[in-house]
Amino acid sequence: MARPAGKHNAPIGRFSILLGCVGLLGAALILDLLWASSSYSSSAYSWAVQKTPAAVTVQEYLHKNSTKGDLKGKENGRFLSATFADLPGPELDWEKMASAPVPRLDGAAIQIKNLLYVFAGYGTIDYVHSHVDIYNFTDNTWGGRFDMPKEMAHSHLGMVTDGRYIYVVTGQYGPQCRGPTARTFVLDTRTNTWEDFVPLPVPRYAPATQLWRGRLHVMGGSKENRHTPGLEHWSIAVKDGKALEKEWKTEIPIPRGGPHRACVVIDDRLLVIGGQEGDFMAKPGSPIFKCSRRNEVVYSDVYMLDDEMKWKTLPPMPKPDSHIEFAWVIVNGSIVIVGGTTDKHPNTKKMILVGEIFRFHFASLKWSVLGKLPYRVKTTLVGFWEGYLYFTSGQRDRGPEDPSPKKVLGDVWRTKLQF
Ligand SMILES: *[C@@H]1O[C@H](CO)[C@@H](O)[C@H](O)[C@H]1NC(C)=O
Ligand SMILES: *[C@@H]1O[C@H](CO)[C@@H](O)[C@H](O)[C@H]1NC(C)=O
Ligand SMILES: CC(=O)N[C@H]1CO[C@H](CO)[C@@H](O)[C@@H]1O
Repeated sequence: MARPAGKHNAPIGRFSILLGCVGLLGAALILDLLWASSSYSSSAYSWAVQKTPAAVTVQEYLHKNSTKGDLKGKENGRFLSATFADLPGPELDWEKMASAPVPRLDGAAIQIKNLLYVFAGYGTIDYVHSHVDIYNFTDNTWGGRFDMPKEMAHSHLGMVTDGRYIYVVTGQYGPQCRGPTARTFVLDTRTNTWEDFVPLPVPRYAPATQLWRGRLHVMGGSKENRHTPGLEHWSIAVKDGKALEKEWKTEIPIPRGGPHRACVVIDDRLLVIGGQEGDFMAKPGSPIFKCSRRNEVVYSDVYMLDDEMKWKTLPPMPKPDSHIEFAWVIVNGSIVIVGGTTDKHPNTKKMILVGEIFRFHFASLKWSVLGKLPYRVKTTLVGFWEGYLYFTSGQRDRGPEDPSPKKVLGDVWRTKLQF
């Protein structure tokens, strides 16, 4: 295809970033991540350890923490603490497996039994993939490549499976910071064939997407300009890859909009975890829709929907975490979340990647750090098979001392999980 040879491993961090520094003398500051000097070492900062709450049941927690619809009041203020710093956690033994055929950033992944279907994503900032690769956990090999529909988005997708059909909702169409499409598709993984599905009412970037109680739910994400958080929430009844209704139904808006959240159903509740408000936008007038950095705020929030169909807040993540939409699995009643991005560095303003694996034990509503990754990584794609946690793809850090993003990867790693 159109990918220039030898570009596979080109860093995608070569975004010229435009910081709208409203609070900083009101001046616009152009930074290039490649040339910005790395002037600190992570050891210069003390650990920011947030105490995880004592074990309580969901009911106890909600009883003592009635939200009364006032979610904004629960923010507790944001300190200029070192929330961007690495958190202490156990070192894990990592095993490097066969690399993916291509490197991917902002791709998507869905696990069905022993297979991890890996979709789309940027290869470089100027090239996006339009195919699916499959990793087989049984023999730890890649194979089974097939094409996506031409009209399907290439990144920032909403995606979920019922165990056979994969629903693929909206997303960004094309490289750099191009516009989104509302087009939506269903993949039958038994035949690897695609069908059209009811388009979302309006396009979104990286909306939270899940199947819950027979309905496909899509909420949040960024609006058409890629930056403005969308609060809207829609659902549509589905069965066996087909819509049972003609149009999407409007549901209760999400308390906080924006892209890159994990959206998980556990114990018959719908959870939306982490994410951010704001994102890179196309530079005005740029013919290639060149990405330029804008203000982003990353969150540690956890919201939950249950029978009442009202959003409730649960204990927040140990630190703000975004770019985790396909970076989670459920293991033994816990949600396990791998890597991501956190608050930008307060001085250098650089994006900071996350190098921890977090665990949210749902029965006790307790967060913990399960362990350290071999490197910090964002938008990584995660699976779990026979006791092993796997992750592949995403963008890694510049090294142990520099948590800002650099190389886009196709590497696969696994570690044995025990808890
Ligand atoms: C996965 O690998 C196993 C073991 O080699 C093999 O039996 C199985 O057919 C593979 N599955 C697919 C879909 O390729
Ligand atoms: C999950 O629980 C089962 C049964 O209690 C246990 O055998 C298994 O090791 C646990 N898995 C992990 C990853 O801890
Ligand atoms: C029972 C319970 O977990 N209560 C929590 C309510 O929220 C406060 C502040 O977030 C926590 O400190 C409590 O632990």
